[in-house]
Amino acid sequence: MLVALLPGDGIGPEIITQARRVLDALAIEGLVYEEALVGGVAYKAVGHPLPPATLDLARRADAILFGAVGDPDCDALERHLRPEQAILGLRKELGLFANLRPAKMFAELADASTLRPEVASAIDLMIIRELNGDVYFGEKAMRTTADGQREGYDIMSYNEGEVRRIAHVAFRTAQARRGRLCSVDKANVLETSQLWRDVMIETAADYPDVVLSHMYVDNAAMQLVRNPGQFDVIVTGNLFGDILSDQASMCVGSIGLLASAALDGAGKGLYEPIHGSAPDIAGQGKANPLATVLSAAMMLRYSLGLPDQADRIEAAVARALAGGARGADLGGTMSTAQIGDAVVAAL
Ligand code: GGG
Repeated sequence: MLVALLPGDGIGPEIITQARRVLDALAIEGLVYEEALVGGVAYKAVGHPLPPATLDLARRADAILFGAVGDPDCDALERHLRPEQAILGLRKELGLFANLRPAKMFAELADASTLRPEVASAIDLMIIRELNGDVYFGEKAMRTTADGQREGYDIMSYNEGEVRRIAHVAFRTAQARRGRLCSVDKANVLETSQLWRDVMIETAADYPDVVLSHMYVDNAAMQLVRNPGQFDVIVTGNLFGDILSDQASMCVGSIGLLASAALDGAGKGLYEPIHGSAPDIAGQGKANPLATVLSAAMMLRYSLGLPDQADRIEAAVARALAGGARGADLGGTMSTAQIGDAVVAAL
């Protein structure tokens, strides 16, 4: 089984190093790794954030473990050369349309949440973010209006096939959990959201055992802070899912804890922490590697058919946290490598 390692920019290499140490400690037979450049480092080395060799490796691999992309040195580049285009390109080229972003409160961290402990302790939700559509991939440009003003636009669009396939992933996920699916949209304002809601209702007919509800995104943002325990599975579009999952991360204590899987529906997946490259702390050993370690666990579960090994990693993370493994993001003093040590020791 081939795993593509794409560390990327900023803190990406540090967090991937710790995830790799945890994977190595499991001594899984037949697992091989190949590494490639992606993001700003790739642009600086070969002039493109997603070089053909990287895309080729990603296509050949059974799974991809991805760090982060984003580099302030690249801020002035044309959009198609910016580091973020690498992750958008991988998602599109590989058809990775279903993004699973679990947010579960570790009992050991109830005090680290921004929420009251009794509210935080009830959090166990899965955000399913559609990854191949929305304003991220619609036509976009900067133009000059008739009266000489600069005007930027990004077309938001979804077709019903795109909505239906993510709906099926969401309903099946809810079936395997507590049977409740909340579809988040802005159907009182947006045509894309009206289509989204219609298709969710149509798809619900195939899943009579799942209770479907709908929520406007502004209300969902408020409810995530007021009473996150009400949610089981949330399904939403690309932009809303990006925002709501960052919000959910602080409800469980830190963005450094949230893992994700981007799936093609046929077994292939890209696994990455939901956070970015954090250039302000890159190279200082301050990054929390747990989101990446937990992403590696998702990789074992969803792409490599090793759920028991995934369970082992998740249990080790919980034990490490119980033992006090906390970096600066959680009010502790441990370095990136020390947190990795704690997880390896807890395996
Ligand atoms: N590990 C996540 C990461 O690198 N995020 C940077 C980024 O630009 N992400 C875009 C997105 O998630 O939509």
